[in-house]
Amino acid sequence: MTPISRRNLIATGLAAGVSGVAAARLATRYGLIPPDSGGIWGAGETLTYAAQRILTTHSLAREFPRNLISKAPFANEVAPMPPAMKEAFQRDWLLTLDGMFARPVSLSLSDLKTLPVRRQVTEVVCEEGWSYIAEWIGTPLVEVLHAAGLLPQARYLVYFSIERDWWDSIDLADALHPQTLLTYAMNDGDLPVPFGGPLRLRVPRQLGYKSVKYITRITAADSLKPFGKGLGSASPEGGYSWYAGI
Ligand SMILES: Nc1nc2c(c(=O)[nH]1)N[C@H]1C(S)=C(S)[C@@H](COP(=O)(O)O)O[C@H]1N2
Ligand SMILES: [Mo]
Repeated sequence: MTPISRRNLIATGLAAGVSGVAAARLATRYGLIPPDSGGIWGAGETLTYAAQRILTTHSLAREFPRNLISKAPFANEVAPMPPAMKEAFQRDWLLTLDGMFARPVSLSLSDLKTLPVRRQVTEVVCEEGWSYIAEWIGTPLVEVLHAAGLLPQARYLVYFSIERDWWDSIDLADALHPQTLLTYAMNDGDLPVPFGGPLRLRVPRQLGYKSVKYITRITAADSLKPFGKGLGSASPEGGYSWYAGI
């Protein structure tokens, strides 16, 4: 290695270090601190999240042509449900919007189907290394947020499933993003139960675990502290990142 290239290397390293510090300052200034910013990985979580939000807030998840839809999509195993939970599938499915909305409301699947529809062929990517491509059909979350009058103080959407351990949250960049979809259909039919039917929130810019199945409630909030252990979702409680951008 010539001295000059070593010098370049050191300069690049310094610049990276300085930009890391600068990014952390920007993150604080613009409120880009993720809920799991404490603990040993916290600084890394903040840098990843803040950098992504500064650089790619409006970026789109990749969409594929229909001929690339996976022939045998893989549904992750869902924990066995007690009978009381299974009964939810027999009743009319209701999605309740509460918290920081001007007009909190409960919507049935037929209510949702009166709102604009979006179809998109995107990939589900599990943190364990597998993925598949499917067409997802549903109501853009932003439509429902407008219908219920999301209040300007709201900063996060927290969503809950009939499975108590499956709840998560997203910031407004993802909540208002056109590809974030309340999905009720997949490929050529209704959304099958193993894939999250009758209603699943698809967040295609993040790893599969943010796309929670069996959604029944969405709460708008200005802080994630009151929910669970205050880390923004069940995932960081088990060691996964709250922000799982792909
Ligand atoms: N309610 C609920 N949602 C869930 C899960 C779950 O077990 N229960 N698994 C998550 C995980 S870890 C992944 S990777 C994806 C898997 O989606 P798939 O079953 O469509 O492949 O769903 C996510 N959503
Ligand atoms: Mo996963």
